[in-house]
Amino acid sequence: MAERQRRLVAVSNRVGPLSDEGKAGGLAVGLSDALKRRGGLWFGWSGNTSDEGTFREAETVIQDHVSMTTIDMNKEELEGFYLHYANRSLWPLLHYRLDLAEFDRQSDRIYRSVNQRFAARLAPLLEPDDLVWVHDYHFFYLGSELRQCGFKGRIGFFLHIPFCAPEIFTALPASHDIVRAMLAYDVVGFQTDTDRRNFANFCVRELGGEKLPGHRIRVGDRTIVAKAFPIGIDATGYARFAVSPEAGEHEEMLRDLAGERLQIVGVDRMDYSKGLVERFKGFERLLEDYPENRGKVQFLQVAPLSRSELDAYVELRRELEELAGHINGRFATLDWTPIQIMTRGFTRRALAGIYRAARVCLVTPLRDGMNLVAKEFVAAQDPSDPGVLILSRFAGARAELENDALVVNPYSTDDVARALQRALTMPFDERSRRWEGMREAVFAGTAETWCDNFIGELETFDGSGGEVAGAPA
Ligand code: GDG
Repeated sequence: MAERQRRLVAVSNRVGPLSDEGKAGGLAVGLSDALKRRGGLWFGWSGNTSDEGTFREAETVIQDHVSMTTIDMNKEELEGFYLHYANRSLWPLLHYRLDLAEFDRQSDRIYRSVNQRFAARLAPLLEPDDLVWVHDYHFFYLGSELRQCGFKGRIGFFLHIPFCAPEIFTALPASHDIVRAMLAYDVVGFQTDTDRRNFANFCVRELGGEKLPGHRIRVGDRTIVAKAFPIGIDATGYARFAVSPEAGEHEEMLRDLAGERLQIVGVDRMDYSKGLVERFKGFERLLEDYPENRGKVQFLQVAPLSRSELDAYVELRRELEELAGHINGRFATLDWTPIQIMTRGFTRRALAGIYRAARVCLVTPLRDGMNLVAKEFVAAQDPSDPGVLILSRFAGARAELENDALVVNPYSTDDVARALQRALTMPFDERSRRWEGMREAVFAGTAETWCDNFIGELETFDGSGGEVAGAPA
């Protein structure tokens, strides 16, 4: 008789959506497929605040054999956990921005207590043979808190953003506590091998651990698997989006507006990690150093606002709008606006049409865990007229796309300008060959394979969760 499949329990800050209404990102697409296939539970924050916060009754919605259970936070929890510790301490630090990271005792305390509260609410819902999969930097302590609650089953963790070098991570006052807590997970997944190596080096240098064969790390009496699992997109689904009527309308609109001009696009949440200021300067340098492009290219940057409660994000928006104004003021003519920035969002289908209308896509983050935009751009291209991807050497996606994207140092204005010039003048045969190479990679490493690989690793993990590794189960 076939063995019963273990139930999958996913934990992430935001839950859903399960059906792809055009809003879901890579995480939601990959996870919801796996949850629907195996049946499961998806647990996280409701997106609401209430006075009782994490003590308030949970809400559950059941759809396609998946229970989506969410709990509230109160205002203090949301501030300390999400706005402060997650997004003002951990996010900048893990993206190598020590200059922007702020640390304080109060938010450290609230972050730990929210992790503890989420674990306490989740533990009674778990069965011993569940596979628990925790996502991202909001929940570093959740696994160890679940162990405190007595859960001995398998728990995996995946970090969607980079894990910075130990020299930087040690600046976080709680760095040792966090990595020790991560050792309560059985499998810890990263986007790239660089992130995995940084984590392993921290374990060795700071905690006296040891690297073992088979991607294992031992620290004291814990042995865990730490490995890279690069996230992908639903490439087939995305390619289908790109030929939908809604995509077609947007593609056409943009092509009509561009006329003979070549279209350059960028699509990013407005975040300082995405390298937008440097990118705009690279575009300006293109117009300075290669004047033949004046009047012949136009650059559309889609940058939906995110985390606008935080000062660093408000300041970034101001700086970008000013810079776009400066570039337009300097180069625009009566019938040509070189650069346009839009802070409104589009549906995913509309976005696919925008990618398809572009000759060049600029993906130049200063640091990025993976960057799904790079993969979406590739999946959306028209084979009879594919565009060129300019990709930062500091994006996780580089590992899979570096042979065929034009890889740049996003800090170098000259490098970005040179790559733009090369992309804009690239002959069809080379564009097509490069796109084919990237297409293969994007269709090989999808959201589904990412999910299956991670879950497979967790399922076959041979230590017994929560027990001393090597001890009889
Ligand atoms: C984190 C990590 C990692 C953008 N504008 C619109 C819109 N988007 C969508 C894109 C893409 C998603 O947002 C952004 O994903 P990224 O991967 O580029 O970046 P983060 O949001 O920072 O995600 C990252 C990812 O987690 C997954 O592990 O790759 O490194 O930082 O899907 O298309 N979507 C819609 N309208 C927009 O205007 N609908």
